[in-house]
Amino acid sequence: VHETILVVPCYNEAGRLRPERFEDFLTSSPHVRILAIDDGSTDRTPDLLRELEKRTHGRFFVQRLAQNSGKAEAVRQGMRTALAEHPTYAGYWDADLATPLEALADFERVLGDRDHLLLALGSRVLLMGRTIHRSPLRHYVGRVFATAASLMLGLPVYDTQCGAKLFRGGEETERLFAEPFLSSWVFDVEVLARLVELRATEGGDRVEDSLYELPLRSWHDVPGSKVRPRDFARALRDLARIHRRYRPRARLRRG
Ligand SMILES: Nc1nc2c(ncn2[C@@H]2O[C@H](COP(=O)(O)OP(=O)(O)O)[C@@H](O)[C@H]2O)c(=O)[nH]1
Ligand SMILES: [Mg+2]
Repeated sequence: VHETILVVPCYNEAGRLRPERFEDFLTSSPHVRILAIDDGSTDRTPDLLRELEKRTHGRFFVQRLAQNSGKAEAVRQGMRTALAEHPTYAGYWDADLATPLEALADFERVLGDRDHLLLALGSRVLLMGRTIHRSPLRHYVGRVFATAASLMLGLPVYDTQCGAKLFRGGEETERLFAEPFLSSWVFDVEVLARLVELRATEGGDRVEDSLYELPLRSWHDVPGSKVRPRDFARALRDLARIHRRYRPRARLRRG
């Protein structure tokens, strides 16, 4: 039997949060707990989260950050709390449930069947027979960014930015979240750059052999995103900062 803790960053999500979905999912998945990080929300989010905490007898639990710190820091704090409980798996999942919670079982199966994997990443690949709903503009802008991220990392990763990721618990994963991220916009890429750095300096399997991208069966862009067009420029700037700090491609070639 395994235990999974999912971190859900929440910043002013009162309009989008669907508490009944979380409650139903926890009822049908007794091995899962969900840690919501309330990132200094100023709307009714804290009330909704507290209510869920009560209804689920703490299997949905809440950590509140005193002030808004951004998704990267919220996820990082949540992952530290989650990993301190030594779950089999810990991951993070967008509060809008663009990736439905039902997909978690697929992620767990990927890690459960392959002991050598550290991380399963949701991947929004448009394939026939799947329902991946994303506006064409966001799809193409996202593809440009994802391609730049892949080239910078030197890894054949298709979609670094999907909000659903599951890690195997343990010391290496703890180290990936130990220090604050440079980038509040593209910390997912920074996690991968950190892994490349860690493996290059301390050995271990090739990073390529430790990651598994899982093409999602279903993904829906949920209206009300806080990501704005100007964030694309910030994301590219942050990509350059990550490159300067970690130089992941050079490390991979040497390793
Ligand atoms: N903690 C925190 N979470 C955020 C912030 N902005 C977005 N999020 C969370 O990040 C996730 C995805 O946000 P969303 O606006 O849907 O972004 P998109 O799906 O990438 O367009 C959700 O769980 C949000 O609550 C923020 O400033 N702080
Ligand atoms: Mg979203």
